[in-house]
Amino acid sequence: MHKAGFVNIIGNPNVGKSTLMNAFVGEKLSIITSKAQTTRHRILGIVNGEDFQMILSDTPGIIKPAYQLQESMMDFVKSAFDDADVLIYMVEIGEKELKDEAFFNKITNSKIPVLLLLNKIDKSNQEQLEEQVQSWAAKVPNAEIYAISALEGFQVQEVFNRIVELLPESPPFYPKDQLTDKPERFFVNETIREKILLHYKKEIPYAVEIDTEEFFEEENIIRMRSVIMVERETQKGIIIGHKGAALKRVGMEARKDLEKFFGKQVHLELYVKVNKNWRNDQKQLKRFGYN
Ligand SMILES: Nc1nc2c(ncn2[C@@H]2O[C@H](COP(=O)(O)OP(=O)(O)OP(=O)(O)O)[C@@H](O)[C@H]2O)c(=O)[nH]1
Ligand SMILES: [Mg+2]
Repeated sequence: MHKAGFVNIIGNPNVGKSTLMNAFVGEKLSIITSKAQTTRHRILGIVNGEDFQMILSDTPGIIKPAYQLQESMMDFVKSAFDDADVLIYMVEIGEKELKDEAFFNKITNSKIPVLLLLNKIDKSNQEQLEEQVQSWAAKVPNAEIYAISALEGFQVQEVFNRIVELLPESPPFYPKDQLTDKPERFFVNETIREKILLHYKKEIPYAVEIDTEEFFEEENIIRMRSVIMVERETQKGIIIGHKGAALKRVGMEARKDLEKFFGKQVHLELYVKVNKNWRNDQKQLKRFGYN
């Protein structure tokens, strides 16, 4: 018998959804930072076993959308409710239930199995933990609750094993050597965006989108050229920095990560372009993969 199914991870921003998916897959498919709204897409991570295929979806944290990009991000979350065979609702120690009632009701009324993962318990104590598990059990009575640390790997294998048990009987949906649904250029974009989230403050990371225009693999090297798009001229100056130092740092750090990811030498050329209002432009959003 072969099992396969979609296991979709949803929850508030910054609770550790991407950390968990990467831990399951064993690869850095999703970028991780301490800032909210790090993930903007629905990213598949596929774990293949001899007799199962677990298709995980990492999704953006649930927010109230203020502009078109965020609307599209929430469409990804909606789609993750639609095709799930197992729903993972991740919360972190100390948080309250989702502000978005519609999403929260979808979880509590779910007909499919829900695993509620209470994450970051490495930051907690026994008393707080017991109190939170009880309160979540009352709020989401249809869920199985696991207290975990995605970062430290605590209870991660147990959750994984439970998901495999819950997968429906099915042939695989993807070739068994496939790891994700995203193309190589996507990971280039995301790696660069991660460095921008790490090194720039306030609104800058949220005004940035990356477009990798060239990805050319030669025998010993991959040559890439990516444009960093910002919304305003002032943001362009900030990205580049004094004598180009800030941009150079982004390029160097991204290149190192990309060399690890692709297992090959990388040449990365970066430039910055003002693209007014891209966050509210349907056509452009579509081109950047938000549809
Ligand atoms: N202490 C602790 N920190 C964690 C744990 N899991 C994740 N984090 C940290 O929490 C932050 C957010 O992690 P992400 O995996 O990016 O969270 P996310 O839910 O994907 O966030 P968005 O994509 O913005 O919605 C990062 O700084 C992680 O290192 C954990 O188990 N313990
Ligand atoms: Mg994420």
